[in-house]
Amino acid sequence: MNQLLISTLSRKQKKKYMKIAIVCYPTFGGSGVVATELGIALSKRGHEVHFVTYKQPVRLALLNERIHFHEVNVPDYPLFHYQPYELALSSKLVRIIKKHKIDILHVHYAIPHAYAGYMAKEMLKEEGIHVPMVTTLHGTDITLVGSHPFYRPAVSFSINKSDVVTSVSESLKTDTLRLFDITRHIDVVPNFIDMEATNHEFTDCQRDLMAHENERIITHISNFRKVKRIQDVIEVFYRVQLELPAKLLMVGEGPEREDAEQRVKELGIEDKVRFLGNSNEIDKILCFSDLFLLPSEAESFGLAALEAMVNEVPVISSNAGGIPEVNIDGVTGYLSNVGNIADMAQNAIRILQDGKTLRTFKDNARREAAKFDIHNIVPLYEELYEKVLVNKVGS
Ligand code: GMT
Repeated sequence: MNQLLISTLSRKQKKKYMKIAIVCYPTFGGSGVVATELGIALSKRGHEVHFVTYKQPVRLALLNERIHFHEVNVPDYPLFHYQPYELALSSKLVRIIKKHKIDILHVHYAIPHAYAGYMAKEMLKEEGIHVPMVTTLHGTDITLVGSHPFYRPAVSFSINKSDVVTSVSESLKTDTLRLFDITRHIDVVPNFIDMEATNHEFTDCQRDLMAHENERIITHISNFRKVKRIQDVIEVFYRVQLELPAKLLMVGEGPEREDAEQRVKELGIEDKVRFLGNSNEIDKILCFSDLFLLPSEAESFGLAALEAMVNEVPVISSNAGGIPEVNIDGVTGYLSNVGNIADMAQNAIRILQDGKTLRTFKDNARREAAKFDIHNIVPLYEELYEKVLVNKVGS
């Protein structure tokens, strides 16, 4: 924390532990994972965290006196063609914020969370309750969905009405300023990883369950949406396995899976590719992986790449969006232009062809990942919370 901020905070009575409501998507998507891990980390640092979403987040295993979960229900009614989730969410937020005396509302993913959060804030204001709202932009809420003319005015409005806006990379900040009329400052707070949690107790990783000893294991993890360019993953792997023995593990579920399975069949490499579906054992899978493929068309950060790197897995990726802020070209892996399958395959072979090179890239990957350690990043959110609370008290 900078000196100026420390002195401002102590002058205005810094609040030690805060009550924080976190709104996020509870599914396997990156934004939900980041929001959940942030909430867990904040609770470990003494804060009281309330998750408000439509299902218990997948990475939220245990609830305790400092971690609460509030489910948003949308009652079915025959008149509704579309269920009014924002309405239910904002009403729920009003109730939770009042009941638990929440200090900070932190919404992850602008659509529709920032919009619902703003409505909750306004309703509470009528009752003399002022809750600052922090909005974290994650990527597709800006680059793919949010900038669509159907949503843009509402997304712009709710970003501008947030008390603090953060984006997960410099690249996403630039995109946000380019695509919307933003009148607020945007703080970049990168995604993070818990280095300690990946100091595995398991050591052999049970690699032999997936591949023969002489085979390299290549992994892709995503939600199998178009933006991930799943076909490129298959094509890159096809070229690699022509040059060296290898297996491909495809982890995740989504609309592109079927076509990918079809392509694997056409290429005659079914015995070398395994589709594992969604998994809660990502660390175990990454533990025995030698290389991670992320050829995405757009990626605000690439949390999956960081998760690979912390597990000592080098990354072959596109250079889209914020990926170059995570995967360092020639150090932790290589970057190629989107769709340049030949270059990606060549780079993959370069890393995998001998054990010494692979070891160097593996070590580099973990070392670079450490820059995003949770202990470096979570305090940045705490600082922003404290700062906005002080401003609220002071105003
Ligand atoms: O498309 C995804 O990977 C899911 C998406 C989400 O909204 O959950 O991920 C976005 O947020 C992640 C966490 O901040 C980022 O690491 C991903 O790069 C970003 N995805 C895109 O920008 C496509």
